[in-house]
Amino acid sequence: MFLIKKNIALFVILVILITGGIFIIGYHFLSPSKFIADNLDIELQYNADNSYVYIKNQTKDIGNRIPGTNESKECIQFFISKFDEIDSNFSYYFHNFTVLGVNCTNILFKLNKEKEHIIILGAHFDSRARATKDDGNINHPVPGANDGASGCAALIDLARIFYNKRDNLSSQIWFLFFDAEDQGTDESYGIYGWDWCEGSKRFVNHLDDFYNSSNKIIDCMILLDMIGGTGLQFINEQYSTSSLLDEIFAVGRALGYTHAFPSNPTVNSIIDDHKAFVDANIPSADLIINFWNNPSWPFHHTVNDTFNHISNESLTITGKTIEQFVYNNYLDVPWNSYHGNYPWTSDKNLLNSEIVFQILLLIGFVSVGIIIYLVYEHQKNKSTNL
Ligand code: 1BN
Ligand code: ZN
Repeated sequence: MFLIKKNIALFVILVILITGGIFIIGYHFLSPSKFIADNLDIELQYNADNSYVYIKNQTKDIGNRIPGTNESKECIQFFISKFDEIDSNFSYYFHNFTVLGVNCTNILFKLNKEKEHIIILGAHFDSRARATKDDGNINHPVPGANDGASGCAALIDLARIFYNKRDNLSSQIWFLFFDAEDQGTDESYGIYGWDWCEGSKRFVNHLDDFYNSSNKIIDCMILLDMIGGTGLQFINEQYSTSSLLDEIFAVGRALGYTHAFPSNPTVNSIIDDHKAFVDANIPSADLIINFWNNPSWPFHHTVNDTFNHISNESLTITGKTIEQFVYNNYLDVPWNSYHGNYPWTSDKNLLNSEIVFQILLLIGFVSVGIIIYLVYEHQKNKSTNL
C-alpha cells in the first residue's frame, strides 16, 4: 500500500514537472514580445514610388541577375549609378569571389564611414536561375521582383534619405548588396552544386578587410528579403537575434502596421544572408515573409515573381519601419529619449522549432514509459496483496 502511494506521489510530481517544463519552454520561446516601441516623433521620408521604379529597373530594364552573367554586372553598375546620383563621392567597395569557377561580386556602400558604430542594411541582388517551384517552368529563370529586387530597391531609397540626415546620425550605415544568395536547393538546385547564401558567407569570412574591428563596432545587421510583395506579413525568423527582430516588429506596430508585423507571427528558421552574421556574433534580423505556404504570396521561386505582383504599400511599410528604427536608435537630436533593446545582445531563440519538437517527443516517450512502469508496479502489488 505504501509503495502504491509512493508511486502515485512520484507520478503526480513528474506530471507537474513535465507540464511545468512544457509551459516554461512554450512561454519563454514561443510567446510574443511584450516590448512596445515609443517611436521618436519625426516625419518619415520614405516614399515607395522611387523603390517601385528601382524594381522595374532591375527586372525589366536589366533582366535576370543570375550570378556571373552580364545582367549581374549591369545590376552592380545600376547600383553604383544610383549612389552616384546621391553623392558622386559615395564610398563603395567590391568584394569579388568565385563559386565553382563563376565570378561573383558583393558590393558595399558606406555612409558616415568615420563614425565608430556601424549598422548594416542588406539585401541580395541575384535572381534565381531556375523556377524550381513552378511545375512546367522549372528550367526558366525567376524574375525575382520580390525575391531580390525589392530589398535592393528599398536600400537605394533609404540611402538617399539617410544621406540627407547624415550629419545627425550617430552611426555609419552600410548598404550591402549580396550576390549568389538564391541558387541553393529547394525542390532542386538553382545552379547545380551551389548552396544558399554563398555571397554573405564569404563576405563575413572577409569582414576584417572592410573595417578595423579595433576602433569600430558593428552594432547590428538587418536583412530585407521579399519585402515588396502583395499581402506583406513578416515572420518570426528564428536564426534572427530575437531582441533586434522584436524591436523592429514593435517599431512597425507602433507605426500602425499591425498586419505586416502581427503580434503572433508565423515562426520558422530560414537560411538567409543574415545567418553568417548571427554566426559571427553580430546581432542580426531577417525581415522575410512566409514563402512556403502562403496564399497571399504563391509566387516564390516561380516565373510569376514579377513586377506586377509588387505592392507600393508593402514597400512603404518596410521602408518607413526601417527609417523609424534607425532614427529611434541613432538620430542625434536633443529630444531623442528613445529606449529600445540596444545593444541587442539578448537572444531567446536558442531553440529552433525542430529542437522544441524533439524535446517534446522525448518528454512524451519518457512520460509513456513512466506510466507503463507505474501501471506494471500497481498490477504487481495488487497480485502480491491478494
Ligand atoms: C529565401 C529566399 N531563400 C531563398 N530565397 C533561402 C531558402 C529558400 C532557404 C528555401 C531554404 C529553403
Ligand atoms: Zn529566393
